[in-house]
Order: sequence, then C-alpha cells, then structure tokens
Amino acid sequence: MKIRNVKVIVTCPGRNYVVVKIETDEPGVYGVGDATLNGRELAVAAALQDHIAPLLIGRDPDRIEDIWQYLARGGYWRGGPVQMTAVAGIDLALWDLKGKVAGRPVYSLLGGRTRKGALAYGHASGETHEELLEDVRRRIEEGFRVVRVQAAVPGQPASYGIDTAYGKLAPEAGIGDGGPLPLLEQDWEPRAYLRSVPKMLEYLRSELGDTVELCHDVHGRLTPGEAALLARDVEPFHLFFLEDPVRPEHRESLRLVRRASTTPLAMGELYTTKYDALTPITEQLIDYVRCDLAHIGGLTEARKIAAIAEPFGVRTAWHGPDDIGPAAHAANVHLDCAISNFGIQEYPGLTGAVLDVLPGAPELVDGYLLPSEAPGLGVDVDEQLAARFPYRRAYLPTVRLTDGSVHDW
Ligand code: KDG
Ligand code: MG
Repeated sequence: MKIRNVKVIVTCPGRNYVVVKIETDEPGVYGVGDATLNGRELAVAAALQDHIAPLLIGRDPDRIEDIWQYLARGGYWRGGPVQMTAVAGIDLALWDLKGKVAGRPVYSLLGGRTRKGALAYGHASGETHEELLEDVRRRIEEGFRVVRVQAAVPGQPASYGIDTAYGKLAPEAGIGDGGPLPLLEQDWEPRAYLRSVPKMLEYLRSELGDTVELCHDVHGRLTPGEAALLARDVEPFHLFFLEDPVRPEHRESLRLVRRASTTPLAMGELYTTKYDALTPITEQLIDYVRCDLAHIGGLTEARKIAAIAEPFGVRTAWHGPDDIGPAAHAANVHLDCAISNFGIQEYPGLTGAVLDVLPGAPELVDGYLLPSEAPGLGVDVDEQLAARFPYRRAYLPTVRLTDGSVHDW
C-alpha cells in the first residue's frame, strides 16, 4: 500500500479545526488525523500542504515510526508548535489508517485494553463562587467525578477559563471575517488572583464536601515564587492537581514549587517534544504529564512519554481542550486505555456542528470516556459538510498587567 494523497481540510463548525486525510492507492482506504493549533491554524495547514504532503506521496503508510523520524528529525529544523502539530496530524491519520487496515481499534494496536474507560474531568467556571458551584453541580449531573474549577477574580475580566473572558467574548471580539479585528486585550493582576484561589476552593469544599475531585488551571500566569505560594496555600483543599503552576520554559523552577508543597502538579500542554518533559518527569517534579497529542507529534511521541513517566510514578493527563479536534480526543482515549500509568483525561465535551462535520468523538459514560470499537481511531470527516463551514480568522485573547505591560495568557 502507498500514500496517494494528503488532504488538508480547514473548517470552522463553531471554531477552526485542521483535519488531515491520508488517502492510499487502495480505493476507500484512508486515515483521518487532527492538526489544529488554536489561532495558528493556517500556519499548520501551509506547513502540511506546502512542505510535508509532497514528501509523503508514494511512501508506505505502515511505517509510522520511520515517517515520524523522517518528518520530525530528518528535515534538520525540529520542534515548535507549528511543526509538531503538523507531524501530529500525519501521525494520527497514519495510526487511524493502520487500525483500519488491521481491522482493529487503535488501543488494540497499542498493546490492548488496560481499563474499562478513561476517567474524565470536565470544566466548570463562574463569575461568582455561587455561579461556579452551580456549574460544578451541572458537570456532576453529566457524570463527571472530577471537575476543573475556575472563578473570576473580582474586577478582572481576564481571569482564565471564565466564559466571559474567553468562550463568550472570543467569538465576538476575536473572530473576524476579513476586516480589522477588535482587540481582545484584558487587564489582570496576579496578586489578587493568588488571594482569590484559596477562597474559591474553601467555598467549594464547604458546599460540596469531598463528593467530587477538583482541579485548577493556573495557565502559567505566575512566577515560580508565586506558584510556590499558591501550591502551599491550596494544600488543605486536596486538589486532584494544580495545573501549569509555571510556564513551560521554567522546567527547573518546578523544583521550587515542589519544595513548597505536596499539592499534586500537572504540566505539559505547551511542550512540543519528549525532551521538554524529561526533567519534570525524571526529577519527579510533576505528578501528571499532560502533553497535547495534537501538538507533540501525535501518538508516536506521546506513548514514549508515557513509557518514560511510568517508572517515575508520573501518570498521564493528556490535554483535551475544545480547540483540538475529535481525532485528537479519540487518540487520547485510545492511548489512555492501553497504558498502565494513565491518570485522568481532560474532556470539555464537544457539541454542535463539529460532531456532524467530524464524527467519532469519544463517548462519555458515567464519568468515563470510552474508546471507539471501530477499526482505527473511529473518527471521520464529512468533506462536503466541512466546506460549508469555511475558516474564520480567530486569535486567542492577550493579557496585560494593570500597568499595561504584556503578560502570559
Ligand atoms: O488554545 C489554548 C487552550 O488549549 C488552553 O487554554 C486550554 O489550558 C487549557 C486546558 O487546560 O484545557
Ligand atoms: Mg491548561
């Protein structure tokens, strides 16, 4: 079998997705992957179309590891989110294809099933603690046993993870149809945030007791010293994990956070190679490694990271936001259900037209995500429908401190 064509489909059924479809010389035999990089979708599409696809025509799609090495190392330039998202799109499509050819779901090719399903966590947020509590209760009703909680810091529109700061505002303020984009730049103040998080958790624990596990995402907005302070201050509330307490470039600074507290730490959604994850894993500076399969070169790199993490007692919590496509979510769950050191799977729940354009997202049953039993990843792309939802220019918001200087979003 040979690769005949690599199609790159950019579509916006609610938000932008980049889909890779690898077609072979056998009629009707193809694989589907996800190469979505939020806010930089067209850069990845160009990397795929102009540079990568021409290299793949005529190659044997069975040789996933060799193709991965060829694309990720062979071209000399390596790493970075654009390139590794492009490689991920190819890698996921090749695994899907391999499964289809073998007539087996991908988890079976990865070693076979290790668990009934992947324990999932959903997102809850609120402008106020009361709103947040209501949202947590909604997630519990949906079946989630673990919930990520984010509350607005009073007076700060840029609090991370709050609908008004991102989900609701972004479509109006950040997506354009060709005209000039209104700016989505918001003020934020770390000290007020540091004071607010323990209060939020204290309130939730007083209302919910220990009926649900809680996570919180700092989103890399703190200095190492501030992160150490927060990890210590939230210790009494027994988080499932505190996510991205520092930025990814502060790998060694995780030592400072670790020394300050026993709060479980999770990092990795901005890593783009296994090397980024090495020090945090081998020094046991984190409890959960949460790389994004769509940004780290796909299943091929992620399963190596899981294997590196296993003897160090580090478990996985692969990134699963709504800005990666169903093929990446499906790949997460196939891997979750085939490794021994799985921890938890982020799943925001995909809804709306995306499920028709890109069918096959994993199913959530009683708080667990189930991998598809269909051959491959169990996903597909409806190309005609995708064409009815053309790309819309969109950016992530930008955060500034109250003095006007740029801060990390
Ligand atoms: O594109 C950025 C998002 O993927 C990110 O903000 C989501 O931090 C995130 C998470 O943990 O899901
Ligand atoms: Mg995150």
